Amino acid sequence: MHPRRNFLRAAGLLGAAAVSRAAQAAVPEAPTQSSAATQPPLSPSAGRPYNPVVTLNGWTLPFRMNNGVKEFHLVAEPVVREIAPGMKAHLWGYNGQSPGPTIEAVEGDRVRIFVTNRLPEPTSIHWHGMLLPNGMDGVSGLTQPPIKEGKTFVYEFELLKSGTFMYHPHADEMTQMAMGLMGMFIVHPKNPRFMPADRDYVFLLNAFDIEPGAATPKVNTMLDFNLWCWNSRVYPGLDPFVARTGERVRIRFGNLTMTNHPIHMHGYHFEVTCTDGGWVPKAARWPEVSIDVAVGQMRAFEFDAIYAGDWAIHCHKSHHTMNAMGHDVPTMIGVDHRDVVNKIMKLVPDYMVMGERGMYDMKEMEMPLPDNTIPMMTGFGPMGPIGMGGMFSVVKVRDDLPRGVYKDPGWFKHPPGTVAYEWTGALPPAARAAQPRSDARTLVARKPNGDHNH
Ligand SMILES: [Cu+2]
Repeated sequence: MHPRRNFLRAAGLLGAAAVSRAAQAAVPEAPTQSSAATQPPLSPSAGRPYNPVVTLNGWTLPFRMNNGVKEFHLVAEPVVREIAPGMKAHLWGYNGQSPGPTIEAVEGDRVRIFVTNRLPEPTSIHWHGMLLPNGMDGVSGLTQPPIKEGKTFVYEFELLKSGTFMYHPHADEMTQMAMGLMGMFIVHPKNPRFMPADRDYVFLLNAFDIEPGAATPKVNTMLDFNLWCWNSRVYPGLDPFVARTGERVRIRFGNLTMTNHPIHMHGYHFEVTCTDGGWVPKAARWPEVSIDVAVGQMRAFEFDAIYAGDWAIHCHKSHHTMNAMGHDVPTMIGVDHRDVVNKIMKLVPDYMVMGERGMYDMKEMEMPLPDNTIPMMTGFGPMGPIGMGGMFSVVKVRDDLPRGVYKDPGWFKHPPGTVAYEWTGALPPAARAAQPRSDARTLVARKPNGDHNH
């Protein structure tokens, strides 16, 4: 069932009981989500207005108001997460999914967050980046006792500033984060006209190490992960970011992997508008085409979607746009090993080596894969194999996309004469002449003040 209806039904039941003292004291309903599809933005049902975010392949946790306090209920529990079609992982998450639902509230709100532990070991939640009373900081052993199995804890604090935050356990962190326990926490500005965006996307960067054919991550891996995810999802399982031409688009993300990720977007330069510490004033923003996000950091960038098209967005570490099986493959470029491979494959059916011309062939190959894994490089576009996995998606900007619609509009229809094409005639004269240096000199000489040092 849709999480919102689930929640409203629960809220209705409370209303029928005339919001008795007992009902107010009760733990709020904990809606769950079974789908890995991007859910539409959840407009606030009460309290101050805001422009809700859209969580990439995720959802927002509904709240209830209780005497002016916004109440949420997170349940830490084992979940099954579809990493991409064809592969399901056994992770730990919140309310049915990993990552957990995005929490959204407004600067100045008082929030009360119930956290129930249905994991097989103690946990806690740290509200990453928040300004709050020390005892609400969620570091088990330091600021609170751990939340034991089966117990529910309450966190309550005022949201002193708006921005982009995360939540994650501070108890057996290595295991619990490697298993997928994490989520985003968005605090909207009190003034809904402050830095408004038409579309506001958010996701987490996370990574898993799951042997092809297995479903549970290896939790002691430090660097050699084989699934580089956005919101526990890899390409081609990641939904596109869609926008209508002319809209202001914000993309926010937080990094809870074990390494940094230079996130690169094609077709635009963008402005970095929000960091861990808060919003960046206009005069202090810097233009970028890639923004590196270190471990534990949050970043947001914005752009005016003025160029229609299907623009790639991805981590620029090339190993992070590949899926499982990417690491133990020997490099065979330049080696003609076809005979050897055929002989070995008769003995070891799953044997695989890199092609002697590179790995492009693998994109088209129908290789026998173990159950429950996804090809290393995959995804088909309108022009052929895309050959990407992992941290890769597409920003789809369209003139005819209705406002407020997040459905995938399909592939871009290029205007005539705007697509790279195969040249089938003779080389053009300029290419044959091959004298680019004289052109460069001419350009420099033509500059009136001799300013050619850039
Ligand atoms: Cu990366």
